[in-house]
Amino acid sequence: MKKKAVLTELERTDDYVSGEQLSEILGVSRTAVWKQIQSLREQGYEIEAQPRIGYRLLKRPDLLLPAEIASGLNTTCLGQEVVYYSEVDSTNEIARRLAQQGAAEGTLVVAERQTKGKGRLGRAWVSPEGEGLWFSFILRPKMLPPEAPRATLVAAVAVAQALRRETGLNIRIKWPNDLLLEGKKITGILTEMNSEIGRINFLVVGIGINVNLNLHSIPPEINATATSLNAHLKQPASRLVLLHRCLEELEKYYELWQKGAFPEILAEWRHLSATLGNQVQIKMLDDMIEGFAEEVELDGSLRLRLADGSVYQVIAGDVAFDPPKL
Ligand code: BT5
Repeated sequence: MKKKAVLTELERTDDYVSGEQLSEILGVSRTAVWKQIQSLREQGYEIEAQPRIGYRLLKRPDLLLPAEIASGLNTTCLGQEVVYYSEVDSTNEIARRLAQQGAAEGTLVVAERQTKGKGRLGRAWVSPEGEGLWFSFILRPKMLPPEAPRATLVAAVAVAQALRRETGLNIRIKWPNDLLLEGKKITGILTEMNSEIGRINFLVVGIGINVNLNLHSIPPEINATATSLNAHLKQPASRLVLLHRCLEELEKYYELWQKGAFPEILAEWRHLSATLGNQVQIKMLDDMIEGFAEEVELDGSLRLRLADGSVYQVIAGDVAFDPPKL
């Protein structure tokens, strides 16, 4: 019997459900029901048991357990397979290994805490326990490798829209992979690719969202540039609800992209951009360039207009500028 089955029945009502009813509905013995109740309790569900009356769900754990993610998730592919860790080095690393072993498109790896959360170029991503959404998923787009950088832009639009709708906060996108709130980083996206010359084998898209981050407990140099949703909502936010909305939007935008609607997604990206229309400095591997951020191109690169009027196309780099307080 699936754990979700007992949980689903308890979730249907605020009232008691008798052991007899549960065993009838699920077609298992009352002992089996009891075992499942115990196992749910061990995972942090508070379930009241009243002799001769039945069971009642009092509280769900604030954990991103697969059964919790499955309940109320409105997707057909993304997050239908969930691999859950209370602690892991990096969800991107796990997703990459699973993808290499043939895991299905849409497989989601989620962790309460990462010990070696990764940013780009070997940088670290701070991922304290239970304070954010740290997840990665596998995509297998039928596209050529040069199109892969688009995944980051597509994911940025999807997550920005999910967070904007759910919180009402003015989340903006900073090229290429950050979401900002009032000029500070609230989300980072890391897309990694495994490909051959003519095809993408898989992409792993990793997303870190600061939901209920204790900003005082993170390193001061990150605190200076980071923020978290709870700091703006003045109360903790539900990670589960946000994860559901993000996965739903990610699936929606991924499908649009696959159907050839990337130009429309890019138009939304431009609309949400905190980078375009600003004088920016871009730090590249061993160079720095300054110019006016004029446009994001279909290949995901950023077009800069330099002081001498010439155009410079930036494929990868970090934008350093004082973003407007939006
Ligand atoms: C990123 O890199 O922004 C991509 C971050 C992706 C994280 C997710 S979490 C799930 C999945 N599993 C992983 O291992 N990674 C992905 P980058 O643009 O290189 O930015 C990294 C920089 O952001 C760091 O050098 C810090 O300055 C800053 N930073 C680190 N942790 C932060 C946090 N929690 N909030 C805001 N800024 C942070």
